[in-house]
Amino acid sequence: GGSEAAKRQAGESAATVVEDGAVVGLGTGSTTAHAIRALGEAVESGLDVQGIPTSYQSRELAREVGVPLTTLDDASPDVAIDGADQAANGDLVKGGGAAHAREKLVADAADRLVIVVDDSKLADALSVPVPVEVLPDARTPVAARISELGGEPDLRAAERKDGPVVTDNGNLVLDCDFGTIDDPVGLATTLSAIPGVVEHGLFVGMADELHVGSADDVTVQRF
Ligand code: DER
Repeated sequence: GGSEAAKRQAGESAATVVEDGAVVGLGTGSTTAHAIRALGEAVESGLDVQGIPTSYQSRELAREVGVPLTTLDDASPDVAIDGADQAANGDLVKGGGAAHAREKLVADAADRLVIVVDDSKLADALSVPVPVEVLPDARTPVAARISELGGEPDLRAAERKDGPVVTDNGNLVLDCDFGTIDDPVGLATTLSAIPGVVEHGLFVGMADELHVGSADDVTVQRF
């Protein structure tokens, strides 16, 4: 992954778009963590904001830094800030943190989606494996369908737990390598239609802004 300085540039840049009184979707991952920390500091200086977390990780961090929390039952996000594993022309692959089901829910509910990445995430075309969250019972039939589609499904193994990663929703994750993705819309539609697929990591045409951090600078792309 990219440098921490670049992630910080992007995260802190995105935090500045949050206006007083806003409801903010709090994404997952190490780049968004910089935005959440910056929001915590802004709250200390008097910013009135409520966050809607997308994972245990973003919820724990928001609580740690003092960002007040709410839920989609009680509020609608004005803006969501989130990371990505890869970005090409505003389309994203997400799910490196296996949080993409709730991330996509909050991103879709938000009026505006602000993505934060370090410059190592930029590409001309999406080509990293697409995380697909599946019902545990569905992993074998879904893996078979992915193979038929020309993808290479890989059950994501946990690191500090024996066995597979289990998501916050109690599901499993198949990382599906399709090589370069020429038709993100088509693949996203196909994946969503497979029974047993809970959510996939293709966020096509959803991002409104992309804050791209480098070691000592940040640029903003708007879509
Ligand atoms: O899981 C996710 O979608 C995260 O946003 C992830 O893809 C980005 O995490 P990072 O900022 O730690 O690279």
